Amino acid sequence: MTISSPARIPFNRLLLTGAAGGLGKVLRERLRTCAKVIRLSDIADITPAIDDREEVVLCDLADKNAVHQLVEGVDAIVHFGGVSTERSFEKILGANICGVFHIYEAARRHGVKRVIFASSNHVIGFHKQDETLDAHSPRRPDSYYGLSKSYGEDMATFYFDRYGIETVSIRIGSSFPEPQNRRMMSTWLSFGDLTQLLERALYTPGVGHTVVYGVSDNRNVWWDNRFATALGYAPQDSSEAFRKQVDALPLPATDDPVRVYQGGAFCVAGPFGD
Ligand code: NAI
Ligand code: 15L
Repeated sequence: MTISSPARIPFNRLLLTGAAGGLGKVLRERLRTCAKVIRLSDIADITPAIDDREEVVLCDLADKNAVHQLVEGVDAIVHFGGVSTERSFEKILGANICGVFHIYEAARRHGVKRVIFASSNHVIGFHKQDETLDAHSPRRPDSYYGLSKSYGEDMATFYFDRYGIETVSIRIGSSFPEPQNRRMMSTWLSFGDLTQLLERALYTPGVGHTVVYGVSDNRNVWWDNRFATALGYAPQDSSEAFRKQVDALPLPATDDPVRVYQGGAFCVAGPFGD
């Protein structure tokens, strides 16, 4: 794949969904230079706009009309909103499955040409930890949550093939201030590297629908991330900086799913509602 290097011209108005969430709060600050105005949205309360370069819009992603209004006037979407862990299918359905459809359909109607989709490692979570995958490896969702992200990736492919809307789907590993367990030594993505990858995803032309992994330069990574490299992504951080504190944690049994599967505990979450 040949992708030209990005010109960094700020968008006029960028929409960030999930702005009240863990990553949304981080990106609210870090994406400020990417657009003249950032429209911040969530179903949960968001800290009020700090200046006239921010707009705050409360919106339920499950509400089609509300999402259509939300997207009006934006020229790119960073879609981080939705249920972010394993829940019952019914809870995932509105926010993640209907939600991603509403985002793309609104993008089509309002002429938005670029979406960044917060996908997840749980799209491939039932692969074992001794496998090395790339973005074209067969998907093995480990949860209803992983299934919803897999559906989101398919939605992105369809809207590119049918309507030319470009997407970078980032299969984020574990993006937290620090890796919280042994598994995250492989899956950790620092906030700095997330920001860099997002900027590459926003500005690189000609991406079609590109799937990449959101992971830092960790020692024992399970993913060949050459499609992210092709976007110009060069991670600066590594989970090795936290090796000592993580090695001090109790070691799970060898057959514990957190040591067997790439998706860890998501592989054994549920069932719900029996
Ligand atoms: P989070 O749970 O802190 O944030 C998600 C936000 O979406 C919340 O503020 C929540 O209120 C909002 N939301 C939920 N349902 C909604 C609805 N129906 N309408 C509108 N907003 C709704 O999650 P986090 O960690 O900030 O993750 C952000 C995104 O990145 C999520 O899509 C998550 O699936 C994805 N991701 C995150 C990873 C991580 O390590 N933090 C790993 C892989 C993917
Ligand atoms: C995810 O997709 C979740 O949103 C996040 O909370 C973590 O659980 C992460 O995956 C992970 O796999 O560590």
